[in-house]
Amino acid sequence: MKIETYHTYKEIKSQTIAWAQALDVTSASNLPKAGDYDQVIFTGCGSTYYLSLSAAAMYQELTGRSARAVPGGELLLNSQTVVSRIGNPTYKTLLVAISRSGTTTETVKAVEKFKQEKRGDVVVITNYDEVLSRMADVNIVIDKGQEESVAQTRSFASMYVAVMAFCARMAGRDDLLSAMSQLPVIGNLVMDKYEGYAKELGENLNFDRFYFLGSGIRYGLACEVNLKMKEMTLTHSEPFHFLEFRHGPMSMVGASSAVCGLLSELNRVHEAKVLSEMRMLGGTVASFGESDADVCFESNIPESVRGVLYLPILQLMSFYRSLAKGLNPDCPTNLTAVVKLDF
Ligand code: F1P
Repeated sequence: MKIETYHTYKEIKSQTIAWAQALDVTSASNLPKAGDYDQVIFTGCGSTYYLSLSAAAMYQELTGRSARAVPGGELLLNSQTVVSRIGNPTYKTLLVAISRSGTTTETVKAVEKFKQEKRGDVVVITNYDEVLSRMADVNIVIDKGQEESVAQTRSFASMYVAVMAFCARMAGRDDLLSAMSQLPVIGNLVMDKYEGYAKELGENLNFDRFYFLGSGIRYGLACEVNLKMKEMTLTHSEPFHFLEFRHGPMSMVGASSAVCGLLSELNRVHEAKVLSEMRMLGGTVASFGESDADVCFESNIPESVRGVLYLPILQLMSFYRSLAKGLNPDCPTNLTAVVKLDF
């Protein structure tokens, strides 16, 4: 079968169109003011929970106000561990619910409960104008991110760009928003230049385990690309913060390990040191970053808003590995596109 016939391949390769739409839609939305909220919570399930991890880190980095991420199921079942305020009616929370489908039961029910209890306002970031959108005070829909595949690739990246633009706007950073307009062009260049590298790494079946290292706003991305590896290729894979990797997990590194590092510019010295230690232990290292890495973005876009550039090559790596293992990347084992529960 030709690779172009796989939905996953077409969705990965066409994702920058959805990035551009995400920027347009988010720039045009009528957002609330960061100063109006005492607490900000980002929520989602699976990929969109991982997106929430990056979003909360980014929100805090750009606005200086604290934010946290929580899985939809936790917000629903253990909201007392997440939502502050009990006893203080003036304490206001902003909930940002992220979901490709807009119909995942845990996320929908968690938002429903949040609204019923009058905890605060709700922003929805999604690819489908669905039931979740009906509960939104601000509804950001990127329909060009919709997809046929079960595993999220284009959708995730489009919502990631929307989240970054949302955080930049909440922080009043128009300079970052305008820098982001270059992302689609750079994303296409990165894919053209490094698809061969993604294929070579992905098709190497000598690897039986993958580790994805990312810190700060990149940790959620490391979690997401780790999930792609699991869903599409059924390979053992785990995400870690860079410095955490030395605290035990590196025992697992050897000749059959691939260690993929999502390098930052700010902490590059410390992160690159972890990678070179893993190379000394016999692992194969693949580094991703703005410059001086195996995959270089050369974007000149500020670090805080260029994170989406890590995604396409790592998604392609899982796509090619899936094919090399004789699997169908469009239909991961045991998975459905949406988890709907009878609550
Ligand atoms: C979330 C999600 C996906 C995952 C799987 C089940 O869906 O967990 O991330 O890949 O297919 O659903 P959504 O709420 O973002 O639509």
